[in-house]
Amino acid sequence: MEVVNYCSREEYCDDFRRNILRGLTAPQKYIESKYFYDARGSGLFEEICRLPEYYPTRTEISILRRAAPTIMKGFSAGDLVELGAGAGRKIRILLDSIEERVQTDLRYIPVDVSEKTLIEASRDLLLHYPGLRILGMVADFTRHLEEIPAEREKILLFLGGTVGNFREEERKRFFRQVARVLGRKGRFLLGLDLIKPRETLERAYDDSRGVTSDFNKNVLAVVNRRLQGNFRPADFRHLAFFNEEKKRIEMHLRARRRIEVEVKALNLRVSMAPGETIHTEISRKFDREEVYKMAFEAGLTVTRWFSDPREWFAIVEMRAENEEVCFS
Ligand code: SAH
Ligand code: AVI
Repeated sequence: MEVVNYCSREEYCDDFRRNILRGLTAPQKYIESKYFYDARGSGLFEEICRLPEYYPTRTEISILRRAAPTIMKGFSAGDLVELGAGAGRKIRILLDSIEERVQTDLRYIPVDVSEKTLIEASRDLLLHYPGLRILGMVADFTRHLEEIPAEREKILLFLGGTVGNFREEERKRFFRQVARVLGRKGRFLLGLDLIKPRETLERAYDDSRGVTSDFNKNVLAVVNRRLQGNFRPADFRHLAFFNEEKKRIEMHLRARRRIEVEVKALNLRVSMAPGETIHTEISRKFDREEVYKMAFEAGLTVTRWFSDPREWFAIVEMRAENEEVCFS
């Protein structure tokens, strides 16, 4: 197993400082959601995935199980690149779907900003698949896509609905980059959360055990630790709602009282009125038409669409060239 780190400490710290400063001084305060994922945040996300209310993980896994043999058919040599790989649970479904008699020459390339998660997940994967080659990339998929090795045929995986955490402009840029990185024979496998009744959506982001609330508030602990802040997570209430017009779940941290905080490393004092919020995440939900439009605008073609009977989630295959379209 080889691990390459593209997020040098200085560069990462500069980026973090710049973003937090910009976010906490904006009229609507915000913190970017990629900062949720320190060791504790990644652990809390894993816990969220097991919650009865959080349907995306279970639904996507059921779709992937059915679709895996079709996806992997004929792909025995090349790179499986997974963006935002996290615990690396889903790649196993693809690997397990390969028939035993098939000789493979596959390399797994997990890409994640969370170094600890990436290394632990890769080690664990090697225990189960001792012959698998792994090249871990500690990298930011909004900045380092061009670093993905270009030589071999590849399937680029972006699962979990993480594409929904981008802002509109960011998503457009990301899709255009994906089209470039894929090359002529590459495939892009994208997991998307679909629009569904408001109650189902809101319950998934405001669970009864309060795990999502802990996940949300943990970002304040990340700011405290890295930038010597003194936010008190208990001073904030977790807020998650579906913004129908923008077709997205929004997560915020709402001040329970007047807040005066100091972020020493930024030489910054933050004041918040009672009820004022810090916007911490968007989680966009899509419909079929939009997905085709997004793909088309980036020069990608939808070649397969896998979904569940309720159409709550979809795994969509795209290519950077025209291919015959089929559905299952
Ligand atoms: N794909 C997994 C994990 C989803 S959680 C699943 O489907 O369950 C989102 C993952 O993306 C986390 O592991 C987080 O560390 C990673 N991540 C978030 N923003 C990122 C960024 N900008 N670049 C790289 N990884 C990122
Ligand atoms: C990682 N991402 C797809 C999750 C989501 O559903 O948007 C993050 C999350 N936020 C709250 N719960 C889960």
